[in-house]
Amino acid sequence: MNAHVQAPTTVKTTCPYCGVGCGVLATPDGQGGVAIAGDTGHPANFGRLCSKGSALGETVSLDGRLLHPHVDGARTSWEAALGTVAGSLRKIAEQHGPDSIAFYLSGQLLTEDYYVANKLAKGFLGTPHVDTNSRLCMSSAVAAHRRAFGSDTVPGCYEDLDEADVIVLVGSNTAWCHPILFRRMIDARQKRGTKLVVVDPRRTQTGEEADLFLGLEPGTDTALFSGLLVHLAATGAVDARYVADHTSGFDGALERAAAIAPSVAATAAATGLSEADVAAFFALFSGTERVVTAFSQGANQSAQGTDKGNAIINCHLATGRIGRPGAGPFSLTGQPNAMGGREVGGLANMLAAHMHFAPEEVDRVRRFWKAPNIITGEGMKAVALFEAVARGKIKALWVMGTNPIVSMPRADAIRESIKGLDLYVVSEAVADSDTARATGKKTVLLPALAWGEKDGTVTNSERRISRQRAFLKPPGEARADWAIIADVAKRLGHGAAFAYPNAAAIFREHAALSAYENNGTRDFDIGGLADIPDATYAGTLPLQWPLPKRGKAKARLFADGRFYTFDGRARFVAVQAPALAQAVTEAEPFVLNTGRVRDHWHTMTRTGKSQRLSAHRAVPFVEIHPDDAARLGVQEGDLARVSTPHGSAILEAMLTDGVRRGNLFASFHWSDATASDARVGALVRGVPDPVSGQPELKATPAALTPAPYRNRGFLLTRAEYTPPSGWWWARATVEGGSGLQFATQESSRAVALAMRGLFQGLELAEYADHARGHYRCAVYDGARLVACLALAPSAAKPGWEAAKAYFAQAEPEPAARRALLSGRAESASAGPTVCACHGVGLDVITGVIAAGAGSVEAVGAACKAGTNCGSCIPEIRKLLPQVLARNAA
Ligand SMILES: Nc1nc2c(c(=O)[nH]1)N[C@H]1C(S)=C(S)[C@@H](COP(=O)(O)OP(=O)(O)OC[C@H]3O[C@@H](n4cnc5c(=O)[nH]c(N)nc54)[C@H](O)[C@@H]3O)O[C@H]1N2
Ligand SMILES: Nc1nc2c(c(=O)[nH]1)N[C@H]1C(S)=C(S)[C@@H](COP(=O)(O)OP(=O)(O)OC[C@H]3O[C@@H](n4cnc5c(=O)[nH]c(N)nc54)[C@H](O)[C@@H]3O)O[C@H]1N2
Ligand code: SF4
Ligand SMILES: [Mo]
Repeated sequence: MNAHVQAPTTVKTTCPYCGVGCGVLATPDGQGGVAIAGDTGHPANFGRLCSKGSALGETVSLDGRLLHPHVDGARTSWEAALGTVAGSLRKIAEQHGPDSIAFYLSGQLLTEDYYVANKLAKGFLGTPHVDTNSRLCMSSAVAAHRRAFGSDTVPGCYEDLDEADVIVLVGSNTAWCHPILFRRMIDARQKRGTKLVVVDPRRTQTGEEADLFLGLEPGTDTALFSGLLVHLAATGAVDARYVADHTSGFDGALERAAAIAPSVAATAAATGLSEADVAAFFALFSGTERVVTAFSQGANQSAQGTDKGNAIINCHLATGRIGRPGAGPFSLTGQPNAMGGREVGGLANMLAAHMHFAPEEVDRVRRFWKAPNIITGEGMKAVALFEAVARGKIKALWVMGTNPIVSMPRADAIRESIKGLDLYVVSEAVADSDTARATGKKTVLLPALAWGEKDGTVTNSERRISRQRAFLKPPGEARADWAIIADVAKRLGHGAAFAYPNAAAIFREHAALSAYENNGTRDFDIGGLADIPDATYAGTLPLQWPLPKRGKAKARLFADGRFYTFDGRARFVAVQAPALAQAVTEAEPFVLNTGRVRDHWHTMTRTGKSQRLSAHRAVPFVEIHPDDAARLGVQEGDLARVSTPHGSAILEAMLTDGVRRGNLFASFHWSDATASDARVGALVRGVPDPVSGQPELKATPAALTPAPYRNRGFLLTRAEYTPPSGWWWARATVEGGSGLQFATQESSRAVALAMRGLFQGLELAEYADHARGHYRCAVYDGARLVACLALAPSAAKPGWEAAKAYFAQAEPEPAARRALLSGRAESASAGPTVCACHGVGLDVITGVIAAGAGSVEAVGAACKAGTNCGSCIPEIRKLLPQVLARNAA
């Protein structure tokens, strides 16, 4: 080997996406790129990665990164930027009081970043207004845990999924959103016959795989689980001894449940399910000891999210199925560090280290931090916090690691409110997020290190603390979030309390606080790590908490029947009947549900860079039932305007009987940076849950009308291009460049003229039939293909799969050049991507099925589809009978 070339070293780190928290092996190539593999030694994934994790290597390039500080749009030095932040914060605190300053943080920050931000705000600046995107994510689960257990504790662990006989998934599209856990569930089914029950108004890919799918009416979960509690009591399935010894409030909860859903028939009526399905679910639950009920956003993001969580937990407490192998309620966390944020106290209703605002807790944290300005009560939660920004009560806002102008409900109003801020600070990894585009009276953009560059810890859904490790050089002037905050603290005169030499020192302080005067009174205790040397911090984790100084780590809590309430008993909660928060009207006859797609992460600032991940769903869409679509004259692929009193978006209609009649589903991934008119967050009403403050994101009354455009088309370019205003468009990364799907009222002649103008001086190969409104062109710079466009009347919208394949080659062969213009090339394509890991298209899969591959395994053997992460297996399974039936016909 050349002596100057270093052997590649592999770094163990953790996936920055979902809360499964998979271990990743990253091998940098020394040129800024990295090879990614699953870590076989990590107990969350044992070497597996889903499509998003596998494609991490495609997202680490420096394109589009924010690399330098900016003040009011102009690049500046760190010195000047931090001087502006500290100076303005000081002035605002003096003039309006420290509680006119707010922080909006993120479950994607590392624990160390989060800890330092929380400490600065709550102990030193003295503002309680620190909330996080976790308010939108799992604050209802937190509130439900605290009501039931007296602490925010996830009782179980991933092994419970391997060891359960029934897994109930409530409001969770696990196959797409927690794919590696879903793989574990499917393995359990194969190994021990585990039955899957899926509770979701939408028949998702997860629902397709269920043994029992319960497609209930939106928002009726508390009725379903109330009916179950009544059934458990009526059939002798309650563990009377456990209830007597370890809980309180059973009678009250049962009485309320009986008022909501006294029988199978009443439960069916209240949920819109059939009596047979309700009875089957009740029998399965009551007759099985090892039941895990896993829940996520269909439960949490609800005007009744906390009650939904408690209705579930009630059924587990009643049967004593908690803290035991294969049994328990299980909140699946979304973000990689949703749990870490809860541990440091990043939510507005927490102080620090799972402590709240009892006077002795406030005093304890004050003494530990030596804090001059400790806060004494809760701050405003996200929805209220942004309302206070709009009212002018909040004068300074610092946003870190989240994109609220896309992800908050009523996002247009949020964007408007920013304008009034005296100081608006955004710590970001990318230069052009919608949140970074917004401006206050003074706007500061601070470049943060991103995944692969930063160093610290995250905690996954099963309380396991893993390391994210740096394996790339810090780019430009980007810095770690914690270091930026510590620097501002120093400028505000708090240098001594923020003099951290490295992330390990912060972690030790955090661990020490968790153990401080704890003595078993608080669930979160990682005192065993309070003295962890730098080298051990660098090498040892993952570890599961609790991990006290004395005593052992526990995979499961509450096995001893003792809880963190003052009397040690768990609480049953009397929940409310489903409130029709989504009550539709004549003007807004649909219920708009929102959520995720398989291959994109949130606002796409990272997954949007990957052509593999951009192929599965390349256009913002709205799912609608075929009967509703027919009534409105909307066909598959048509554009439709979805609107609510808060905003509107134009989305491509996807007809599916997977959504109920009267329901719509759209995903909130697209932003103003990636589409002209598809920021779905703007439409969402976001009524907060009265207990947790988590906004309802799954049920907004909405209207849908066709949005006809004269022509539809696509444009592939090497560099990103933004069409003129008036055009509808959505952007997706394609191999070798950037792709746009667009719609316009312009004629094909006008579009042809525009192309000639745009690519002046280059060679245009054109095909035009303006009489029929068809136009295609390919633009060459010598032999190099630099752009390619196809346009047709909307009803004949051209597909882009084949053109994308040609565009992937820089210099296509003559045959390919002809095919590009012919418009017939489509037949040569692989069709829309189904398997993102191996890039296998629909047509290839239907081809191998037609040629005899009769099972998911056979399809995998024939074309590799579904053999890596398995997220597309439900889609393949669904294709099998369709193609086989077509074959037989
Ligand atoms: N691919 C991908 N994976 C992700 C993410 C991502 O952006 N992309 N984000 C991560 C994050 S932060 C999170 S929070 C998780 C979210 O993971 P999930 O909660 O699985 O995802 P969602 O799609 O938001 O919503 C889940 C389901 O709730 C259903 N639902 C709507 N209303 C109701 C109702 O009233 N009752 C019930 N029972 N169900 C209802 C929706 O139809 C939807 O299918 O995913 C994580 N994983
Ligand atoms: N309608 C609707 N809205 C929703 C949801 C829904 O289901 N429906 N789900 C909600 C949920 S559960 C969630 S979790 C939120 C997610 O919503 P957001 O948190 O707003 O989405 P992200 O795209 O993950 O935003 C993270 C931002 O941080 C930046 N970033 C990346 N790494 C770093 C870093 O190291 N430091 C800093 N400072 N910045 C970094 C990224 O570029 C990106 O802009 O959306 C919520 N909004
Ligand atoms: S399941 Fe996928 S997105 Fe989630 S942590 Fe694992 S690899 Fe990352
Ligand atoms: Mo989330």
